Amino acid sequence: MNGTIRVISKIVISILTATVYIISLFFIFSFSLLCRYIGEGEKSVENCQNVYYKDFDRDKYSDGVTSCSPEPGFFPASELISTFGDCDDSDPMVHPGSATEDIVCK
Ligand SMILES: [Ca+2]
Repeated sequence: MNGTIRVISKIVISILTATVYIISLFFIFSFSLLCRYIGEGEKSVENCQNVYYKDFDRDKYSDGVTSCSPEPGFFPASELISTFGDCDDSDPMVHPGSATEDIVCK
């Protein structure tokens, strides 16, 4: 009986350890992506002669991510309705003022 409890305890501890490890990796990966994302935005705004705003779904609303060069999916402000506020830049049906914005962006 005690042996069974010990085996189950070891299995539970192993599962918990693996779970904590995976969650930690997730947070570290997310944080590094966030830092990289913020760093690119700051660098491009401060050092660019021309600023291009990301609009991957081409709904003319950017999510505020910028670039110094006209990369694919980036446009000058003159070609956009808004340079910020697109909470889902992968779906052209979602942008500020759209019917789906309240559902998706909350
Ligand atoms: Ca967009």
